[in-house]
Amino acid sequence: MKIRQALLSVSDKTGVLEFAQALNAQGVALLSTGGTAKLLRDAGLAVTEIGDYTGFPEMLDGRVKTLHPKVHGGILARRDLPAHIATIEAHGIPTIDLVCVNLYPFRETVAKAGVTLEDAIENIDIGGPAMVRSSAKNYNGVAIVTDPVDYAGLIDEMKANDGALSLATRFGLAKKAFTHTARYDSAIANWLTGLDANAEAKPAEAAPTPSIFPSQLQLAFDRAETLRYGENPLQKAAFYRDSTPTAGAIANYTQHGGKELSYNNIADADAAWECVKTFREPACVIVKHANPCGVAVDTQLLKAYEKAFQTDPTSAFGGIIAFNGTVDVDVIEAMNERKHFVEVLIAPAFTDAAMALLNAKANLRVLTVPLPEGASPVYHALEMKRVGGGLLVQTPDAFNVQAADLKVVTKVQPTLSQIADLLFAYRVAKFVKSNAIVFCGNGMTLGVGAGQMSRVDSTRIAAIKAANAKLSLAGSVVASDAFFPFRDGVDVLAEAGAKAVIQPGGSMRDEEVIAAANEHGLAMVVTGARHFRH
Ligand code: 93A
Repeated sequence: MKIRQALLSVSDKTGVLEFAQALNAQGVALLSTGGTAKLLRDAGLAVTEIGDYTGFPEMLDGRVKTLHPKVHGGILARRDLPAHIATIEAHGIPTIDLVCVNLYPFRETVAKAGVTLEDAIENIDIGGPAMVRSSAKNYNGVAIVTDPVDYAGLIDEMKANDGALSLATRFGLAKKAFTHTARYDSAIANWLTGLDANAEAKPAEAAPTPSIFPSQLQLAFDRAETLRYGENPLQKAAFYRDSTPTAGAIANYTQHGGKELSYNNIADADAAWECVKTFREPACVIVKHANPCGVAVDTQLLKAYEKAFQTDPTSAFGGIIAFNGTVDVDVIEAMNERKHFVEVLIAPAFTDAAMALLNAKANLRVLTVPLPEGASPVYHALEMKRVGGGLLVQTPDAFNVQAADLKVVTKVQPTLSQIADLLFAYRVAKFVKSNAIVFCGNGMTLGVGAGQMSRVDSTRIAAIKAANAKLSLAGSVVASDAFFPFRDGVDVLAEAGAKAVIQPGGSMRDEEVIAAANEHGLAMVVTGARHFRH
């Protein structure tokens, strides 16, 4: 598509003169707004002022310059529709084929010390984004140039193509243009949201405060709730929910009583819920400080609860409990009998009688979350973690070990019941902070070692915790979330009484580790996929 007429209206005037000169040399007619027009005219270029073009002067201190049908009609008319062309011709509107705009410097203005609200507001560009969006929408007929970096390449392309820019180039420019306006608006929303409520009355004092609604997040989420505080009372916090949260995700909760959810409550509720969802059989997960301190499966939720509680009654106090089925009165009574103080209770449903008992506890937060449909757990789109000056993004750990994944590496084969417990243990280990060691037996955790810097220490701690809870590890199975770097971890777990081990394998010293397992008469299976969790 050949460029015949261009409109240039830029705040950042870097390179615009050279760009305009090159366009002019290609025979492109130039339109421009006040400041940009002056710069071009002063350099001797023939340029039509936008006011002369539209027949309307720039007005209201420049607030209305290009917001005119002669501008937007010339941009938006579909070149492929004869009716559109006839309409603009009837109104004497020529097409505008290239629009070069960059916006009032809002970000730079609010970054200045002592910026007033009035300054900031006047630097919100309206006509510029309107042109950018009109042109980008109509990329089939218009090239929208928002970044001085692109000037030279566009001129090269025009020179090589008899003054034309390709559809691919125009489409690329349009994508960039919408990103440009999206970021611009999000910077405005971010800054305004950070002002205190009295900003309007006291514009001069409206200094920006650190916002808990940063602009990047406003692009990704459209709903945010302020939380009372973050991990600690001096930290500010908010909960952003996806506009349409993934089926089965914790963000879909409905609260049925109790205090407002805190930052830590939501984080722990998520850990408990994600873990309990992975089990098909009735399951109970108790989480404390982001780690499961008791997980069990059985034929009924009551039995699963009793087993999960047994793992670590001390830690279970003040924990967060999740069930994957409808909770009835028996479960609540079992909790009451143990005087089990719970922060948050989560299940897909509660019977009416169970809910009545729960509603008697003023402080207990009771949540229902619909289970996702289908047999396998649903994982969220992306996981994100802020680090200094950046954001780490990854796809979720979607590996949910199955019997077919297991490879036996020892002389001793695991029994069928050991295999069931090994799979269970590995599924739990996925939700335990690394280094994770999880002893299990009979569908329950017997000892959980979490978050240690060495695997052998996690193993020792898991064994100590089992001893504290008076649980025997004799004949237990054990999961390790990653390979054993040395045989020492295997020695410790064998000494504790474990008879079968599940781990991903892949260590340089796998041979040494397998030899240790054989020496101790253990069965060992490898999964081929580790479950680091930080
Ligand atoms: O004040 S505006 O929101 N209203 C308009 O109609 C308008 N048209 C262009 N801002 C408007 N612009 C902006 O003016 C452009 O986005 C550009 O940033 C700036 C260029 O002005 P000048 O050419 O006078 O320096």
